[in-house]
Amino acid sequence: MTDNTITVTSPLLPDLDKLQSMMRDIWDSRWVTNLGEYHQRLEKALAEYLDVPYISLFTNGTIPLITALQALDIRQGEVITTPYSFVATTHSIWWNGLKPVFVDIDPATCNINPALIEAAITPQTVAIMPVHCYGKPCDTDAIQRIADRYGLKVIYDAAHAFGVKVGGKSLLRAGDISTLSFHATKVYNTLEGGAIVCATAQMKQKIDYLRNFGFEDETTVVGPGINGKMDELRSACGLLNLQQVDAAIGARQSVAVRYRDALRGIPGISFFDDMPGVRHNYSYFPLFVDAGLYGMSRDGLYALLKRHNILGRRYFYPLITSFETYRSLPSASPDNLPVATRIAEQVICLPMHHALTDADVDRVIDVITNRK
Ligand code: T4K
Repeated sequence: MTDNTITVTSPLLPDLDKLQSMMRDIWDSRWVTNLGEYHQRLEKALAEYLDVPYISLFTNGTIPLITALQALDIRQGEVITTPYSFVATTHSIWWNGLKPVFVDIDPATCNINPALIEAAITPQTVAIMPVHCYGKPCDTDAIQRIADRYGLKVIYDAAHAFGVKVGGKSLLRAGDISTLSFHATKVYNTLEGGAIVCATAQMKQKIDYLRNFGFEDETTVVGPGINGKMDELRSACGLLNLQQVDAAIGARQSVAVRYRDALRGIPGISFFDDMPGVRHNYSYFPLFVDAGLYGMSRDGLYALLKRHNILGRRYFYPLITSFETYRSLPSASPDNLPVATRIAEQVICLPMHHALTDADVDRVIDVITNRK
């Protein structure tokens, strides 16, 4: 990387002076992990900020997905999911000994297409695991109607959907459980981190036990738990980043507006606009390249940007279904997933983060516009 490299994202970093003061406090207390004071403060602050009933912090965004299935007692059967996500989504199903069943996506959102879900349901189906891809809300009403009709659980992988609201209501309230990632590359981060959002105190209690090896008290283990705890230092980072996340989302929105204003109308280039009634978080800016119309393939544009030290990322290419572990599953066939297969070949996520300057964004725009 050179000095003028523009990366796809850049972490929101806590104020160092304030962090040092919190660290001193943590060091003085000698309580550095295992659900300490900063952990408790962050859970409370996030429940308020996100407007959700209950939240449990985790050490990353993958363990919550694995734990969510355990918390809902989903131990065998098939889970309907999307092929168009980060591979952690499907891995969580696999790690629970469950069978992923892939359903194609809706090109209007890149999310699982609810109209195709029913055809994938069998007597073995136990749950649906959709992803709010790029933070764009799934059609949660349609998915819930199907889940209710067939008695299925719904776990939303909301790794990208921090702070997203639909009609003023938190998107994280949809389904039985939602999971979040607070990885450094996300809109809001705790360096590494994640969370589970659920609806009842009873469920939170169960999740909290599972997060801590299953311990109910010093001598009682109530289930096959895991170590998913977030430590005090990262909880402190989370508290500080929460103070600046609204400004960061505002800065991202300005970047999105600048991209859209400049790139609209270029033949073969398309992107998403805001959805009515949705408070977006602008976590990613996916651009879709129709090679025939644009005169250059997505990979051509990816390489060209790279030559200009602009590091776009092809999220989500390759599709999860093309990886060795999953490719032999019947539902992984490209014939079953024509939309996801096409979009995975067309997508490139442009640099999108709070620290981009207008000049950075214009550099990206110039390359895409001039194609050289
Ligand atoms: N579900 C979904 C839908 C997800 O997208 C993810 C994670 C998960 C579940 C699992 O959550 P976690 O267990 O990860 O919390 C990244 C992230 O590692 C991953 O969190 C994320 N999704 C995925 C979409 O992207 P990479 O391999 O693309 O990251 P990397 O290291 O190439 O970084 C990308 C760019 O970010 C770099 O070019 C520069 C910048 N960067 C990155 C890091 C780590 C920085 O500037 N500073 C940094 O510290 O996976």
